[in-house]
Amino acid sequence: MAKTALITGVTGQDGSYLAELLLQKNYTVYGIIRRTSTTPTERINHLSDRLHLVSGDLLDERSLRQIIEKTRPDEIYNLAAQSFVPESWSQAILTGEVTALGVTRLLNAIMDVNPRIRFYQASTSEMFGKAQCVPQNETTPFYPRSPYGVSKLYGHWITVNYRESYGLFACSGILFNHESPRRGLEFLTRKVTYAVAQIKAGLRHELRLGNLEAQRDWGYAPDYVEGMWRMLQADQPDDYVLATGETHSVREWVEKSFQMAGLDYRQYVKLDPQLVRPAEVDLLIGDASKARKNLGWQPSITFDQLIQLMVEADINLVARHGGTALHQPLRQ
Ligand code: NDP
Ligand code: GDR
Repeated sequence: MAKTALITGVTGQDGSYLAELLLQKNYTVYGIIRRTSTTPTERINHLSDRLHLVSGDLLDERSLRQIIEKTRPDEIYNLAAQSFVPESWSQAILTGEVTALGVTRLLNAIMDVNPRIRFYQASTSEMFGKAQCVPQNETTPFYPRSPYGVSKLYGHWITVNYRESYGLFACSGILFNHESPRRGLEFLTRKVTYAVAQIKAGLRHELRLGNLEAQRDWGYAPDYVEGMWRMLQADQPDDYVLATGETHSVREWVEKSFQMAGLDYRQYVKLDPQLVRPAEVDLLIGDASKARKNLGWQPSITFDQLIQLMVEADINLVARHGGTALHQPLRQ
């Protein structure tokens, strides 16, 4: 029988790819959308005839319970979060409410309505923070370095705890950075590829960045949502790292992105101390061998292919829409 899935954070990068994947697999898909003064549905407009949107908020447990009662999902994917690390210092309480306690609200609602629902929690490599070993896997100790990382660590442990306390089929996916042409403009990779496209088109002449020496394990978002789905199809609930196993510096991402457009980044990039974080995560590199072995999961594209795909997508976007392609985020 066709399954039903409920996605929180459906308007985000991962939510849009996951909705596509589940629709391809003939799921009935519901996505929670929160009431805001604008309607941020640009990533899912193309799915509007098949994707069902329901109004709710991770801050409001009653709305979550009512949605679960109404939609009767077999699987819930919790992708909603205040997900931008710098903002988590300026909005630490909100980040805790949504990104940490929001997970408990959702788990409580599942317990109240139907404890047989399978649950996916979007955990993160930011929980490793000041990483205690290299590479990081499911057994690496955590040391988060931002209110975001601390909040996600709470979300991770409450997921593990409800699984152990109540026997829920609850999985925590510890995902390393994953990117795509749908990445928000405030995140490093997309900020760079979009700026490259604008510079190439002569629409701007400078890109301000913070720490160029941090190292990240960057993968491709559609691969990672496939991994989320596989976790919920396994025989047993468990926690998994998803990562490429390669690390690259921010500087490398910047240099190659400019190179792909025939530009030299040193002519355009300005260092801005205001974009340096109060505490940084210096080195992330993941070991996804457990996911490879148990789920048959592996990344499909290389670092260079990812950059190329994103630079090309932004060059095309700017060519289509010129200087008004997208609204720049308030904070980057
Ligand atoms: P995005 O920032 O693109 O999307 C976040 C989503 O959360 C948006 O749909 C947003 O809705 C929603 N949201 C925010 N606050 C609330 C709230 N109070 N109630 C309901 N929904 C809310 O994130 P990504 O798609 O990149 O990431 C998905 C998840 O995975 C996040 O939890 C993120 O922290 C985590 N993660 C991401 C990684 C990555 O590299 N992308 C790596 C590891 C983990 P709205 O459109 O209304 O703002
Ligand atoms: P991250 O992603 O913090 O790893 O969290 P982000 O792209 O914001 O930063 C990556 C690295 O680049 C450095 N950096 C800059 N970052 C931004 N955003 N803007 C800049 O101008 C800039 N200059 C340098 C940062 O200091 C950092 O080292 C992402 C989010 O998607 C989280 O939600 C997710 O959990 C983790 O990835 C895994």
